[in-house]
Amino acid sequence: MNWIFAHGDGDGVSSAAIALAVLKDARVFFSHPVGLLNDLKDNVKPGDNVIIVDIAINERHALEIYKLFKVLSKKGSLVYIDHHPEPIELKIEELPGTIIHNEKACASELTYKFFMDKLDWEYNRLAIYGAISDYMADTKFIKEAISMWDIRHLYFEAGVLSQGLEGSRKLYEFKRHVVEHLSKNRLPSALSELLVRALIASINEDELISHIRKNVKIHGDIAYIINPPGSVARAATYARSITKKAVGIAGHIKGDIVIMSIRTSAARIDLNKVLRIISKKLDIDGGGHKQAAGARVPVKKFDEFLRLFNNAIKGS
Ligand SMILES: [Mn+2]
Repeated sequence: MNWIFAHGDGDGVSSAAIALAVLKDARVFFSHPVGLLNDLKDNVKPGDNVIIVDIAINERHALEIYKLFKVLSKKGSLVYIDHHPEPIELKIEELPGTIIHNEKACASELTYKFFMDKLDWEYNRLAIYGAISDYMADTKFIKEAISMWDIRHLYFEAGVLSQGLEGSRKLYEFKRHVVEHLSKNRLPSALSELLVRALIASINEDELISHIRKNVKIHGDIAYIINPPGSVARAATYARSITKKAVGIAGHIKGDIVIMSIRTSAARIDLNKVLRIISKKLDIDGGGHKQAAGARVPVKKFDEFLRLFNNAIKGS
């Protein structure tokens, strides 16, 4: 039996479609870093062929994943293609099996390159959708691929795909259908359910923006919004754009924790660095990239968090 394990966002779905275009009879399964180990254990039998795309290796499961990959790659074939940062405990390249890992490109680009010899050039469109969806369309390879098409066509289709998947997080049957459709290199916009979902996502985006306009709060150089009606990643970006502040924070309160996304466009600020320092001081989880990061902060520490954060970016 052939398996494709993929992340369920635009990049994961595009990667899965590229793989399915080559391995036509594979079963597509959607997973994520925390679930991958058990999803593999529950479904794959030794001797099966497995492709995993766009799913990071979870820190806590790294060693068990290593052992499982060893078994699976011995009895069958195992291909792992990803672009997320590697866990501290393990070098991704040392995993057993065929390992493709590169943080500088999206998973769809890596997957397309891996199967390129077996596909018509038109399939590079799927790599482009994934790249746009993951904000990684400025690699040399993707830029060249884009130049082979009319860019307006590409952005429309990539938009339909990524926006259409946005509101469909757990609709796995629907997503499998999308993967199958795309694997024939058919247009995202030709799938009416996806198109309608993308339209709804666009309307929601505008509602999110007007909600933030009315409810955003300011603390020094930070604009923040609590419980926005929609994705905290997007809300954080809009919070800073609307207020013209350096940093935007948006959080959903779950229990007594604020789960937040943090965004900046200021090159002088390194969110990851700031968060690592504050995390130690406040004993919270936080980190990510320079311009896009996340944190989990108890509600009762939130004001202190804002104060420390604002002080840190003032000085940077
Ligand atoms: Mn990705």
